[in-house]
Amino acid sequence: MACRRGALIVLEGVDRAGKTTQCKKLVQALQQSGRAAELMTFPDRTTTIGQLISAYLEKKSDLEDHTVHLLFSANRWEMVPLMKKKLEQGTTLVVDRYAFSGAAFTSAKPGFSLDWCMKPDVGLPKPDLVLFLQLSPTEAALRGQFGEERYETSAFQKAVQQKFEQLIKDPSVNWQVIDASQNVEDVHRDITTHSLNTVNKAQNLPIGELWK
Ligand code: 2DT
Repeated sequence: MACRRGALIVLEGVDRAGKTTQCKKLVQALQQSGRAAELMTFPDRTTTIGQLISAYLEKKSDLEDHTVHLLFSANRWEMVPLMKKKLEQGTTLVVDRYAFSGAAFTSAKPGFSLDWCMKPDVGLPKPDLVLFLQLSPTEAALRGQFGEERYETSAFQKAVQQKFEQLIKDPSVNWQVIDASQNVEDVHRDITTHSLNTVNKAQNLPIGELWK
């Protein structure tokens, strides 16, 4: 490889675990340490597909459950050329949700197997590290009310949490579970330590393929 590639680092977790705050802090910390780093978010609501997803989440439209699942996946696939280009140029990507949210959220609906839900995302760029921000439903409840979007109820979030627990058992993915009940700075320190290790290790390795 001509230049050292960037790492693909994903943050996952249930609602209110602090993913978005921690993604932003991690990008800043990597940049301050002299590394190129950028934030990406899924769903990316700016594309044509992303706008369909956004309207669905905001309950402005209804979509059939399989259909919306495939749109979430297509919304990742449409970003793959850009992701690969950035990684190959040496930029580390910090990603707020990825295929794991895709599989966990849809398989929490009745009639969906985890296996079916994972299929459309097989072969996506494989994260070098997936940080799971662990927060119990009780602790999440202490952080305030749920929002108004689809999926933001405590019963659904509990089902999602169980699906994440199944996904974390997969040894083909480099999961690190982070205790998100700590204060923001302690969580940030844990995340930064794992991420710097990963950035150093990934730079000479090829980009892998997820779930393949
Ligand atoms: P936020 O924008 O607040 O993160 O909410 N979701 C996300 C899915 O159902 N499938 C997916 O593939 C992804 C990436 C999780 C986005 C909501 O969309 C759900 C919460």
